[in-house]
Amino acid sequence: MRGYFVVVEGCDRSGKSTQCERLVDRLQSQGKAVQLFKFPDRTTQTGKMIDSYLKQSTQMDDHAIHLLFSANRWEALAHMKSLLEQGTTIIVDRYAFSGVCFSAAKGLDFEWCRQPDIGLLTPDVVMFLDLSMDEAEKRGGFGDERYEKRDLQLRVRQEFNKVMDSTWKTIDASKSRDEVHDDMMTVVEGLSPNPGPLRQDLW
Ligand code: T5A
Ligand code: NA
Repeated sequence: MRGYFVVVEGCDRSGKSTQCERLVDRLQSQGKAVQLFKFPDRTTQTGKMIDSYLKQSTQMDDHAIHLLFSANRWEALAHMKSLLEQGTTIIVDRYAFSGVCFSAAKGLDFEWCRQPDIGLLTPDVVMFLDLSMDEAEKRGGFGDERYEKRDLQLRVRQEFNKVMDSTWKTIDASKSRDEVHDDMMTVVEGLSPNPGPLRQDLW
């Protein structure tokens, strides 16, 4: 049987990376084949350009950086697909939903933003870690990265409301790390035992 494709989305500081790592550790400790992916993957050539942009070391046109974020996903596609086909579950820390929501929140046309990710792999489930801006700011506040600003983050949240549908699982990310982890495990354990063929029709 193929692996599951699990996406974790949410605004900045909602605990995505913390929880993705815990999910991978927990499932691996149960003997399951699981691998973590994170977008942007800052280690590749496109990822290095994205990292430099986010750290404000370089400037880039909004459209150009949007396409780079998408390219950063496309270059991982073959690896993700082969793992899933071999039966490995992948836990993915942000995906194309972040891509569309951040760029649209910056003012780019929503439909234009969706185009470059057409044809990517379709997740089996998207978990949305939901945290208010006030709670997010209590978590050490935002750093110096380009998008770590309150007004932009509020607009991103509104864009997420537009892209999420009834299949998304909203997780209350204001709970303790343990409680959030348990809620996410419940979602993963509830995935269909027979997920059907892999789909490549993200939207
Ligand atoms: N982006 C991304 C785009 O514009 N387009 C795209 O296509 C993509 C993929 C970088 C930026 O890129 C944008 C979105 C982003 O602005 P990133 O590398 O994923 O994306 O961002 P990071 O800075 O790595 O991650 P986040 O800021 O989003 O944080 P996380 O991963 O949600 O949160 P995490 O786990 O690091 O936790 C934050 C803090 O809270 C604590 C943690 O210990 C940590 O200190 N914490 C908790 N505290 C209390 N209770 C809990 N339950 C807690 N869980 C975690
Ligand atoms: Na993160």
